[in-house]
Amino acid sequence: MQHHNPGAFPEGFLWGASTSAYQIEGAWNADGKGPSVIDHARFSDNVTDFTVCSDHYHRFKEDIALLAEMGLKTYRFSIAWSRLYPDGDGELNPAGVAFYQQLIDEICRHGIEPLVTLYHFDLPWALQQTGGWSNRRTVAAFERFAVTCFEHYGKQVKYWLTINEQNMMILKGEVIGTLAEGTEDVQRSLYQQNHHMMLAQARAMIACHQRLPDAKIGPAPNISCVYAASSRPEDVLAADNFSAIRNWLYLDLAVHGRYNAVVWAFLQQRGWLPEIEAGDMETIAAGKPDFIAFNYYASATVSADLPDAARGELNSKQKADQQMAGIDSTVYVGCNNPHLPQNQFGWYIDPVGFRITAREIYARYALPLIVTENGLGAFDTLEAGNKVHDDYRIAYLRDHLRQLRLAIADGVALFGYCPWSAIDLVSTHQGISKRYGFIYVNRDEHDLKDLARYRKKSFFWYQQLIASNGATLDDAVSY
Ligand code: BGP
Repeated sequence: MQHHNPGAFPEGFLWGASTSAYQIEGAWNADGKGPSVIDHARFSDNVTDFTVCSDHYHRFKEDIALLAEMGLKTYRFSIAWSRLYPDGDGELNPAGVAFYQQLIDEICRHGIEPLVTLYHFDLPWALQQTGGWSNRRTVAAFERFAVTCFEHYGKQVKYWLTINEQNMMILKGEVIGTLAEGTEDVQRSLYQQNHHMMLAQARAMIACHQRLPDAKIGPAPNISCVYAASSRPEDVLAADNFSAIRNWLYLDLAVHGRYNAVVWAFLQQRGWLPEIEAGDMETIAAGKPDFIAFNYYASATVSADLPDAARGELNSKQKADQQMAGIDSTVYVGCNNPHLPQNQFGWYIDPVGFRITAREIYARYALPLIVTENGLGAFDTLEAGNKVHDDYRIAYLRDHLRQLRLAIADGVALFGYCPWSAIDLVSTHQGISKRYGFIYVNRDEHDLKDLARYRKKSFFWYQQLIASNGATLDDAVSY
């Protein structure tokens, strides 16, 4: 649909940016913090130094001042569970509580709205050793951790996110490290973990509403539209299959409190159904989100099964997507999309898909939406005068925001946009060289240099955009 004018961003729109604890803080074992699953995985793969990350733990005041200078209305960050509870579920660590209190004080002092992710991939290692999310005990441990956060920070924090990208943890569980090594029945175990996370999320949402009646809480999955490679009905069905497995399973449970029928049948036929105890579905149904947060980077394109020769060569990202959760080719087959450019890492760049995704989510669930991740990972170069000319990032963000503005014009209730990432941090898979931030952090993979902060060109662009509430989106970039 074309609109007569491009529309505008609503008054009070939450212009923000995002980070996560394990990618930005460093200080992985400082002041009583326990190790997390990420600490273990990253130390063994040795791609980058994960002990210091962007050293935000020691430089958060400088970082928050820079984010305030950029004009952020909200800042999304996560609380490291094992900083508060070093072994996940035992003694509370006062130094961990104090760190986040200081961080939140600093954010609020600058007039920025804190947006807190309770859990962003970094399950305490001690819980992992007793089965992690495969063990129901972790559900109660998460609820306890969430309640601790509500009690300590609830006076200042109005917006909460439960679990970051639960769908990616299930679909790519082996990569993110939620399963114990040597797990035999991988898929069944992952969907059991999913059920436990759903329960944990519901219990956290219920606890939040009981304790903080003015707060708002929601899930934060990675959602993207799925295209059929052609108008062949079988291809359209394959896209519907993948969308149900990738997207709607998670949001149908979070919002409607029920398993998606197509996914349930898929799990049943493969013997992967989770064990559901009495009362579980009632709990899941009782946990109601106030909004939906979603992360969007790229769309996916699929077809029904085809002979290898007809599929063409898949790029690396499509190959990885095809392996998601061991889904076989009777369900869908990942395809290339000849209509879309790719970034340096093989991810499709699809701003129109962003608009489609926002519309689909809103049409299905009719809850307010906020984008909690979207951005471009790239190999930035620090040039003379400590400048970073990241015009490619500006172009990516501008094109996506134009489509978001159209989604708002289409009627989608969207109240904020938090691109990834506020400042440079260590990528989940590719080290610090794959940068996303508005602020450059001067370090390499293993050479930590001076960790100085430099404002990139995109910093000034975003600053101007926020100051105008998005009105400068179509202006030429002139600095
Ligand atoms: C999301 C995660 C983030 C971040 C981002 C970019 O899945 O929530 O933590 O890492 O992806 O991914 P990557 O760092 O692999 O480029």
